[in-house]
Amino acid sequence: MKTNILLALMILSCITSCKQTPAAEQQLPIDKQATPETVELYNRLLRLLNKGIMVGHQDDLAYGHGWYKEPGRSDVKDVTGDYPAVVAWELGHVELGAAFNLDSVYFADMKQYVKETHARGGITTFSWHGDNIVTGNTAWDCAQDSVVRTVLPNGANHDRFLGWLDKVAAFFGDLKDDSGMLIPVVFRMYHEHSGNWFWWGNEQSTPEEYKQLWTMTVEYLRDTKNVHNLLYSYSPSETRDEAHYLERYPGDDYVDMVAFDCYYSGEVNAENSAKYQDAMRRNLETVTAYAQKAHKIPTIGETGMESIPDSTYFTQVVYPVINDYKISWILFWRNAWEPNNQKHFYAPFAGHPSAPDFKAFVSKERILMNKNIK
Ligand code: BMA
Repeated sequence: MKTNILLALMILSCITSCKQTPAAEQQLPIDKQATPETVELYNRLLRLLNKGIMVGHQDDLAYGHGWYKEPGRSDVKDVTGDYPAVVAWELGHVELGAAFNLDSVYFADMKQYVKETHARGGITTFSWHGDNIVTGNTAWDCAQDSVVRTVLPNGANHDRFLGWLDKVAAFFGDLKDDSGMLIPVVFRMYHEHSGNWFWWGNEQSTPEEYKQLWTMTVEYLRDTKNVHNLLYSYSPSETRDEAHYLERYPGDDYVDMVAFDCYYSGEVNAENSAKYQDAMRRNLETVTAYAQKAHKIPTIGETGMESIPDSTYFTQVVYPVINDYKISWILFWRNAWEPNNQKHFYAPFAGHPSAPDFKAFVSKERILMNKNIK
């Protein structure tokens, strides 16, 4: 009898303790029909906020300072031994059906790099410097204040612009792994719109027009084109405060990540470093506080010091500021390969005087490279 009771007790205790804990509830991005992998990316980004800050680099795998298209190569890897956790790409000219983008990266290669990044557990994000549809010039042609208006419903270029979005949709729909599964990515579109240097900028469109451009794009890609592997990132240039940050915000139903772009400007000196750090802090306060309130993911859309003349920039200027915040990643801009653009780089390459500092930066506990997020 005693043995039976003991046995029964043992079985009972096993039933209670071995009961599977239900999987933690998944949060949903703005696209309620997002693929399971996209929902997982969203939740992974939320989880990773507690682990640290990922390092990102624009065009990292396609080229670097003084080289172009060398399989497996990356300036960041040459210096640190690992790939950045986040690799960013630029879609400019995909809307034209071009074979390569405005920085000469072939879209076919880009798809391959996205696949490689995904296979090693890394994360991909995109920007889009789409051309000015009115003049046929670049995204920087912002002499008119009516381009956005013309692409909105009833505008003269609306249908043609939807044709451009068809090409963007086709590109995202072709990001697949070897098993044919869609790879989830982040789309940081119409960025730096609090500045006046793109046709979608603050002197080129009213806040209402900008918001309509944004919501129209999300709805067209998601609801008409059935693109369900995207998270959407909102990324003005640096702003003064939350009100300024939200001036052109299309609403919580249209944004997954809240970001900002902020660069070091001017020659390196204590005053300019303090100015950059103040701007970074101010914008970090804004995005992290708003993310907390609105259940969004805060991140740094773009930053950097061109040519990195300060060999302590990463550990002394950037790190002390970002380390006070929970953000998803910090994205450093591209290392141009073009021979006539040799000073245009934001991550050190092997042999650069800032390389040891970058190495020390990525070794910090809360700074995450590809291997740290696998
Ligand atoms: C800018 C510069 C340009 C580049 C553009 C789009 O900031 O890097 O050289 O063409 O971004 O990537």
